[in-house]
Amino acid sequence: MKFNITTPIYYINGEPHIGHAYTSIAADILARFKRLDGFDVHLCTGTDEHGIKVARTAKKEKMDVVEFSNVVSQKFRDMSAAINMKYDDFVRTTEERHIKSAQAFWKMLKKEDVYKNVYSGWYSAQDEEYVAEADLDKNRRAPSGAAVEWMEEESYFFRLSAYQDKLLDWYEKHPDFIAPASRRNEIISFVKGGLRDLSISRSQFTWGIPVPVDSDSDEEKSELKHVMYVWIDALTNYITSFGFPNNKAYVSEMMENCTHIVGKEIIRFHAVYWPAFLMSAGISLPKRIFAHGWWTNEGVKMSKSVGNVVDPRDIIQRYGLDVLRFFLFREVRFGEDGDFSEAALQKRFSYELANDLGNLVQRVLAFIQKRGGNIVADYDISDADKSLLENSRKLIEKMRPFMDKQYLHSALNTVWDLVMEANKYVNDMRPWELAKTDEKRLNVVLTVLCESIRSIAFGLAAFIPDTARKIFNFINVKGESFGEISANFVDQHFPQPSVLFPKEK
Ligand code: ME8
Repeated sequence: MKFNITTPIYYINGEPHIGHAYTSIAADILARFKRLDGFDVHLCTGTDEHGIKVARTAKKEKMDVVEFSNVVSQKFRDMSAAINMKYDDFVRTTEERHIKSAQAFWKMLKKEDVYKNVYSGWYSAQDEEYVAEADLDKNRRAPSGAAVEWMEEESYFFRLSAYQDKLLDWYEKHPDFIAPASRRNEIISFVKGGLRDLSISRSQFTWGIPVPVDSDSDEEKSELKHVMYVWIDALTNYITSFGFPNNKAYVSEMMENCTHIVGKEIIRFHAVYWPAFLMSAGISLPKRIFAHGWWTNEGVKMSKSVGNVVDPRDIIQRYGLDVLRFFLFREVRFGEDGDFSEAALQKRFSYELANDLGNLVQRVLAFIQKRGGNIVADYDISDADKSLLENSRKLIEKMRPFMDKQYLHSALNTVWDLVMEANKYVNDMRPWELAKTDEKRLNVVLTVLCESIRSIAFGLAAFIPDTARKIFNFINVKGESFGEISANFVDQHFPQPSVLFPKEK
């Protein structure tokens, strides 16, 4: 079965930061979970390289825009490697395959949906978005706080107004299309408020994909001067990755199984404009769009000018990658806003990873080592063992519905409940005492504990893959598929474990 998932493609006007890392890790977690669950996964990310914002930043940096794009795009690839994101495709909008895809997509828009007119109005280069007069704030800025400039140019328009009812109908028939519910409601009321046609080309600058021309008509010259509005170019990246414009039926099939993970500030582009474009082009809509919240740093919005942007590389260097991956999804319900603070990260590291998880694994496996490293599996279980054993075997089953809804936080809570139950079981069963009194019972207890540790490692494998890999190695498990979770432990010799989360960081 197919499972396709995307991150936004990131603008290359700045360095990657914790916000980009957050979305990419979320998509990676969902992709990893599905891979372990036997799905055929396609995880796509990339960089959004056209538009006035990037062109201006390159100019400011006194760099050629192509060279600038190469340098910054590489930084986003490096970020993916640093956060252990296993992507299947990385789309750059300056790639030939994408330019062809975006132009073919443009041509597939219904003829009656595209018309030429003059655009005049406010534009926020920071947001790469048109802002209606009524939406300007009291300082005459965009709702995001960004400056706007007056724009007057010849432009192609997309007849978005014709899609109001079709979109509302789609949202109604597909209640899971937009999540969480708060975003869905926001989008529905936005669309109900009326849709204005959207300017989809620019003629005052050239850093973009040329609007394609159909013939050698007289109009050709003027059309060639237009480049596509950066958002229609950017959104098309999702189908570029599926090989568009080749094999359109396949592209549609892939889209139907595709989940877009985005930040809440770009939900409208994904849940209103993109579906309308796709309807017009006759390509299937994505399965789901999930918008997560925004991170602040110690309560303050992150921005380059304030100088408070959290660099994931710095956190990874000081605490380790899995501490960061764990913190981001343990600390905040996915979908809600979050506040980054090192004190909170330190707490999660020391109380939960080092104590709850690290000590559990260490206590049990070091105990087995002390007895020579051999585990003699015994499944003569009593009522006292049943709950932990059953909860261990059912862990993935319990996590699945949460993961299917992108409730990463609830899925992680489910794993943590098991960690706590296993810790309690150790305390209640007191294996160190059984070692002196009841060898047979000790074997049962150790078998149950090894099963629970194996399940915990599977439950965590998508979230903190390096740590899960270490645990798998300690207990001779391949760790490649959830199918391994219920295998019986046969007589095993375990290697010497090491400490998972050394405290002296
Ligand atoms: O919008 N908290 O790119 P972008 C959480 N190119 N997430 C954050 C964040 C924060 N403080 N800051 C950034 C664009 N993000 C377009 C997208 S898609 C066809 C085109 C994440 O570089 C979040 O996912 O501004 C947000 O939506 C994305 O980065 C914006 O990245």
